[in-house]
Order: sequence, then C-alpha cells, then structure tokens
Amino acid sequence: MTDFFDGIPAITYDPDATHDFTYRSYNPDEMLMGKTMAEHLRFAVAYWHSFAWEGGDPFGGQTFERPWFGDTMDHAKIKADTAFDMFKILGQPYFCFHDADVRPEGDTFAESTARLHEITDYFGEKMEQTGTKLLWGTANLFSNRRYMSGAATNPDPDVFAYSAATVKECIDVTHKLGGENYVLWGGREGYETLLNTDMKRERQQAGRFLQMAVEYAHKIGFKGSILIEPKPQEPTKHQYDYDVATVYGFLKDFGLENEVKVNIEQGHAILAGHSFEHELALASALGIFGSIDMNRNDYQSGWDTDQFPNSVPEVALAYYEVLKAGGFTTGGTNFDAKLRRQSLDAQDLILAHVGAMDVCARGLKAAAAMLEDGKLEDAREARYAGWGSARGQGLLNSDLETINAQVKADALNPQPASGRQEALENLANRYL
Ligand code: XLS
Ligand code: NI
Ligand code: NI
Repeated sequence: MTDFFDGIPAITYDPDATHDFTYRSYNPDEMLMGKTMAEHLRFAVAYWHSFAWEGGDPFGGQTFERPWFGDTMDHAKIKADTAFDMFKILGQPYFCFHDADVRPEGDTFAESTARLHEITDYFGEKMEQTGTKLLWGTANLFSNRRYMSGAATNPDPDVFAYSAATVKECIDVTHKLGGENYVLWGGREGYETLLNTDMKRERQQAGRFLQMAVEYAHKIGFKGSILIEPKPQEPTKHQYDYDVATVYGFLKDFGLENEVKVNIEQGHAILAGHSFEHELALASALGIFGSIDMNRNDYQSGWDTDQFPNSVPEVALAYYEVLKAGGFTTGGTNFDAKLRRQSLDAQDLILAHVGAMDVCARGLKAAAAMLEDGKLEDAREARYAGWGSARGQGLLNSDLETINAQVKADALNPQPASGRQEALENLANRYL
C-alpha cells in the first residue's frame, strides 16, 4: 500500500450513507435482465488520465503533484502501486493502458520494450493479487515527436516500421496479461493540410497496418477483440477514422469487417456531429459494436475535454443501445476521463469515478426498465409493421417496372402516419 489514498475507505454500495465515499446506485451484485450490474457495465479505469496526465492545458502546464511523476522505473512502480491501490478502493473490475502511460520511454526501442515488459510483469503480479483485469491495452502512437506526421500513415516508412514494431510489443503484453481487447486509436492518422498529403497512399498504409495487427493477433492466439476507436479530429485537423460509418467503409475496403470492431467514445461522437446513441446504434446495425469510452465533452467549449459522465438521461440512451445490441461481450465501460486541472486532491480522483459509476448505474437501470417494459420497442415495431407483411417483403424482391405496374393497378395513394416523437420522448422520460 502507498499512502496516497490514506484515509479513504473502500467504496461499497450504501445508498443511505451520510458521507461521500459510497456508491448510491452502483450495486455490483444487483440483477438486471439476467445479469449483475457489474457484468453489464464492466467498468474500467484509464491509467493515462488518472496517473499519467499532469494537469496541463494549452495555456498552462502541470498542476498536479504526484509522488510517481518522474522518468525512472522506480517512479513507474510507485505509479503502479498507487493505481492498484485505487482499483482496490473502487472495486471496478478492469483497467486500460497505453505503453507510454506505464513506463518511461527508453533511449532506444530495445530499452523501451524491455521496460514495457518489466512493468507489465509487475502488473501481472498485482492483477493476480487484486483480481483486477485488463479490459484493453493499446500503443501510444501520438505523443512522441516521431509521430507528429502520423504513425501508420507517416510519409516516412521508418516511422511505419517503428509503429508496427511497437504495436507488436503492445499486443504481446496485452495478450500476456489476458487483455480482453486491443484498441487502436489513430491520434495522428490524418492530416493538417491536404497540400502536403497523399490521402490515397496514407489510407493504403493504414489498411495494411491494421491487417498486420489482425494477422499477428491471430498468430499468437489472442482471443480478444481488435477495436478501432473512431474520432473525427483533435489532435489532427482531420482524422481518417472519422466516425463509425467511415470506419466501417474502411474495414470493408481492407476485408476486415469481420475482424475488427469499434470502441465508441461519447465525446468523439459529439465531435463528429452525432449523438453517442447514434454511433452505438449504427455500430450495432453493422455488426461491429465492441466497447465504449464513457467520457463526455463540454458542450460549450466543443472540444474533447474528457470529462466524467454526469448526465443520467444521456447515459441511459447510450445503455439502451448497448442493451439492444445484446450488451457487452469482450467490451466494457472505460472512463477515458480526466479530472479538471483544479481538482488536485487524491479524493477528487476517487469521487470522480464514484460519481461516474453511479451515473452509469442509474442510466443502465433506466435503460433496462425501458427495454423490459417494451413500450418503446412496441411503438417502433408498430411503425414498421407493414414491412412484416407478405406484400412488404415481396417489394424488396421486386423491381421498378413491376412495382410501377402494381401502383397503377391499385391506384395506390399512401397516407402519412404520425411519427409520435413527442409522445415517445414523454415515454422515455418516464423511466429516468
Ligand atoms: C483520445 C482517445 C484515447 C484513446 C486511447 O481522444 O480517446 O484516449 O481512447 O488511445
Ligand atoms: Ni478521446
Ligand atoms: Ni478514448
């Protein structure tokens, strides 16, 4: 045990507690639709925001002072000790990390790699002791200046090679730790200006890179899911993995639509001009729904502010889509969220997660009630009932000429029906 969280108790479910360190809605063992809440939500803590981020913004640097900040392996171990202390306090089942979050960069590729293996072996022991599991691992192919012009999509083949070699190591350590997914977020896979960019070539590079990752995962027997995390921009002006629809087209193009799924982040959906539930519903319709990053943006600043979720109605609509998609298999709810830079204290880190988990629990309960009650789905089905008839089905197997003749013969004159939007919004609000 480190002393960073001294005085903070393990958080348990106690809705009547008079202090803040309690779950008021997240009751891990409570059954909903045949599964426990813990099994539905599959919460994960993001190592980077909670333990690597120093509190900087575009106008100022570090605000947090943490005993594990520093670039030695000793620091990395104190960071790991503190992280696992937090996991114990929260009792969430999973965590996620990038290579760069967990070990200091070495002077050479070999040194960075040796450090990654050393610290992940250390994780392995701690995971065994605490029972915390790895939801996903990933490579940070965006922070170091070598990636400023892209990783897989870099104009320099040496950077492609360095990135591919790094992904191999990161898949290896994810596999070693029993990770249930491997994520690729293309933070620099895009462009700042088309004037210097060969989009066709860069897209081909990205496609081949992803194929190599999939081939390697198969080769070593990695059973988890490979996930792409769509995002339209930030840090680059335009990113190739813009949104779920774009990623699906890309996967189809490279024959990967049955190999790769998506990790959908609320804030990224908003940046792409969609709602979170839109992205979830589309991924489910396309058969590529994988996992979620449950962090929101600030709607005024309109940037990827990575805030902990705090709106039950928004979260409920998201989990409604997750439940309709059949729930998570390998995926889960990752809090890719960071504190505000004024939230300096150890307890801020704990309470941010406690609040977020409670909001998700309330959202999940509302979503389960909506689905179990069935009124919304009944209304949706009734709206499309015509398509269930023999005539509706026949239409799709017909052709324009036959349909044209039939419409004339029947003197068809379709009558519009109400979409009942307000009534359905009223209905949805009753569960919240
Ligand atoms: C950044 C992304 C990143 C990924 C993991 O916006 O959300 O944190 O989740 O690389
Ligand atoms: Ni993000
Ligand atoms: Ni994310």
